[in-house]
Amino acid sequence: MGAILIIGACGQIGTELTKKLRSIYGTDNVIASDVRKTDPEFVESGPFEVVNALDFNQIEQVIEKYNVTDVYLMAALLSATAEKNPAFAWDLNMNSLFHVLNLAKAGKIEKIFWPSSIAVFGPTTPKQNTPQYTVMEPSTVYGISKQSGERWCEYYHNLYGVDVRSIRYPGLISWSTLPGGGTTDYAVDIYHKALENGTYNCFLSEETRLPMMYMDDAIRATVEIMQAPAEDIKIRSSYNLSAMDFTPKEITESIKKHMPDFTISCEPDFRQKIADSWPQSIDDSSAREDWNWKHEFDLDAMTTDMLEHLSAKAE
Ligand code: VAH
Repeated sequence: MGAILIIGACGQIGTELTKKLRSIYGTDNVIASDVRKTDPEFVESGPFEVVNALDFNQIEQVIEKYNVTDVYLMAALLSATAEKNPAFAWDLNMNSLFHVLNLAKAGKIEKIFWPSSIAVFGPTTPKQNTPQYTVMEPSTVYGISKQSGERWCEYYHNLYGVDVRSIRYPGLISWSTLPGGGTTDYAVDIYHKALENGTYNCFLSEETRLPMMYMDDAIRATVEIMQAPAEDIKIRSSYNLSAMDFTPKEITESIKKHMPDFTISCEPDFRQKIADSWPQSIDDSSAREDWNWKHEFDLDAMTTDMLEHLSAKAE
């Protein structure tokens, strides 16, 4: 195995994925890249390259410069942002994937991780315990791009033998990066506002149930699917993955166990329609059977960890 390249390393998942992969494979073997340099501390924490995920030649040059064999393509526009800029969202989410798939087809990359999302499901999908295989009529640009991307990943694997692996992430919650334009990001913001103001105005209704996961679990799942023997990865579109599901009301109750006076108000905005189009809970039995996936964080464990880290960060 050669070096690892993370494209979109400065994003919500990318920053934590970079740290985790460096702790496993060594800092110098994990190249972080993004379209621009952001947090100086992160950029200076190890090898960093400015790479536009839409620039095939830039990606190819970095792969050759560092003898990269594994690529994690984390650059994308998320659901809420994509609705405001559909053409660019489609361009970024799809053409970045084609660049990496074509480099693998040409033998320049050995293994790819590409994130999909439960956003591939739509209003006609069964909402409870959504199965791995079911009706998928996404009604968001983000969901359409992820569903199309899954089809192309499976096609490149079946036709050209490309070893591309993918996970349908639920909403992800982390303490180390601020929300990045996702519909589920209320579940990140609520912890920040609980500590800052003791109250939070939520852009979803309090009964909106969504599949969610703590970032520690998501990062571990990403590492585990990439470390699994190729023959264990039987699904080459993307694996359903889940840990928990909750509503704004339930996360509020979890926070109140630490901060009894915390309150929320709800003023649903355009993101309510996006959330209502998604499943409420996910069946991830295929991931558990094929590569031994199991989550570790439930809602209360996540709340404890989030509040501890955010409080320590604020000191
Ligand atoms: C979003 N956080 O809200 C992402 C995620 C399931 C949602 O893909 O767009």
